[in-house]
Amino acid sequence: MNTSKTLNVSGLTLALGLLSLAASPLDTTQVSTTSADYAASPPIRELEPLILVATDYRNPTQLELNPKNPAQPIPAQDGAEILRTIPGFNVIRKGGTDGDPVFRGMAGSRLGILMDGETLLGGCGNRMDPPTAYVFPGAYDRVVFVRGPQSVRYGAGHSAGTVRFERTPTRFDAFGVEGMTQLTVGAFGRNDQLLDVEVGAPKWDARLSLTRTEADDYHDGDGRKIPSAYERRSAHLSLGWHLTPDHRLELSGVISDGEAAYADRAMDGVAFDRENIGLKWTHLPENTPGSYAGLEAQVYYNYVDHVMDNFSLRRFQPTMMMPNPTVSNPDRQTIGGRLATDWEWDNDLQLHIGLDYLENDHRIRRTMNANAQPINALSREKDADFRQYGIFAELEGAVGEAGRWFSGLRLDQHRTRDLRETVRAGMAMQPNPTALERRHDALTSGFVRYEHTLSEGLLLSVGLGHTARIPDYWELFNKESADSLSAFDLKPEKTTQLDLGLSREAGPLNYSLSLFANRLDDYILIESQVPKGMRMATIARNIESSSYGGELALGYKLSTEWQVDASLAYVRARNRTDSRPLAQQPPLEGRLGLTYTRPSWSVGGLLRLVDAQKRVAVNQGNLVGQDIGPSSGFAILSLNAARQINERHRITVGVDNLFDTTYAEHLSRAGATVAGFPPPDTRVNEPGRHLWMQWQFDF
Ligand SMILES: [Cu+2]
Repeated sequence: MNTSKTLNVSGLTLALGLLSLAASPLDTTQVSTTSADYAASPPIRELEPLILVATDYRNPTQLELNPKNPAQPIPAQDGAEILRTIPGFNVIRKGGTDGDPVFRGMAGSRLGILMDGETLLGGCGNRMDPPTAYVFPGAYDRVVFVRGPQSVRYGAGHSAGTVRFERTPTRFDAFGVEGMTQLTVGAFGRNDQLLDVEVGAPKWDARLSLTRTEADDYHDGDGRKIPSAYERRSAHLSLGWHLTPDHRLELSGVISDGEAAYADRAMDGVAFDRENIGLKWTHLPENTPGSYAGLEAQVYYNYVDHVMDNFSLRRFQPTMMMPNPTVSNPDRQTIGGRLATDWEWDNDLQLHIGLDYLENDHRIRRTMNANAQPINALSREKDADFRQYGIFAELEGAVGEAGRWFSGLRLDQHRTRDLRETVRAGMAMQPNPTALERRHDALTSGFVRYEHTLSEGLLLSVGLGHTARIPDYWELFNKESADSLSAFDLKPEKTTQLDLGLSREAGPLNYSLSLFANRLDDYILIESQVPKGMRMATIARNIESSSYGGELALGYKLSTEWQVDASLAYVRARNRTDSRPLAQQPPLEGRLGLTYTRPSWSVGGLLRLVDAQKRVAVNQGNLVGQDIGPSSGFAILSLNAARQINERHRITVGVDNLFDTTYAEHLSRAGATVAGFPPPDTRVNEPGRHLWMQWQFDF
């Protein structure tokens, strides 16, 4: 436990200084106004609240957040960090960026990540690049999250939930330009720039979003430097053409790149190069005869070229596994398409029906001695490919005055090929026992849900969902099985989940309660340190597991100015095959935020309380991480202040981890020894006290 650490006076002084700085203009601008006056004549644009607990009290199944709004901790620099504020989410730390998001203890491809409707799969066999590593939150307008298997419209196999990062085009009635810029600076060399500009006219629109984010190695609460520096940059361009007022055709493209130091392994990420192009056609008819209500069709191409090595971002140090400068360079091409149509009948019956296609090819080249054999002299070898065809339908309708039912069905046909001729067994290469084999999986997913409005603003929801997921690249091709060098014969994982939700948005007290209980058949467990003769192997195997838990988020308006935000998240999971806890489950976590808001400024604090986790299964886990051992709890206090200077300018300041506590999340990778850095702790420690400031300018 680190909570007993004594209060650090200089940090507190600094934080209070910042707060008074942010709040001081109050004295000159709003001396004698009351809240009633504000309502009568709002002097300036109302300040949007800082996100302390991301939630949506309208619906317990789904939530939406604005990724451009500041949040605490420090505004997110990648797609995993932005999810951290949603109760039930954790991020597995590997360094400064590119952590893996986990919802309710479910990680990897159990969580669907879509960017503007597109799927993008990373290339790194060691999972340096989850899809969220290619998300630059500032370039998006909204993040929509659906909990559990309660949607089949956005891809196959997403048992934990589906996160959609979306850009929403602005409709221009006359020629116009609008946009915003954000600058963020913080301790540990953090500095971000974002420019988002839209130009449009009734017939067309164009948008360019540029992002850049950078940070040095941060220090933990004990002042120990952690290998975690990174730099990330992206450019998003979209061009929209309104063929008619109802039809819009969009051509879009993204290029992005980055580099990142890792604190948990012997290599760093030197390139995260993404190229993307997409074409989207949207038809949203104002009014059409008959039941047809709209259409969306899209095709896209995503290419990821990733390089990692043990010398560019760290001092090269020979090890037994890597005695020479070593480079690994995987790449992956993902091509997809989707056609979705909407239908609506007079009696409020709605049908969403469509089909999608996804293919991806993974290649790899690596050199164990970059001096003798440069990586660029090697050719890339394809080791795996995946093809998936799916059809889906969701039907919803009203039941009486207060009820609504939802249902969905999805059928997928998968074909996967193992193209590896050899596989690695320790230091040696061996013939692949499943070389050139192919597998076909026909999978069915579906859900039913009933929502009932109990009273104005109070919604009850009960859902039952079933999802089938084929093993992904990391499970099939990057692990062994218990009795073979290849895990290509793993069974698909099936999740059956009951969801229960209650949410209320009315009056001063708002809340959202989501409870779940599930059963996972053929859960794909990853187990490391499994003895195989003279060596230790990491294997993938199917087990039976189950879990239950939920999240409660609550917002209470004490007065016009004072607001309390609180959340609680809990999950308990069991590996029934081995009769032990299921590994990689987060501990009980609570958050308590208090904010004092005036129309143009606010000050607040966030207390995050995390319990110890004793339910562990050492060396077991998922493709991202395995349990290291039990962990202790911690309490972290952070403060923030925001000021809307005028219509266009907003400044937000924060100090995260005010007391400079040394702590690590339970879901974290184990620290690795890196030359030039202090010896690692058991886990990768989180940053110590972290001051930051963000300026936003809208135009
Ligand atoms: Cu990598």
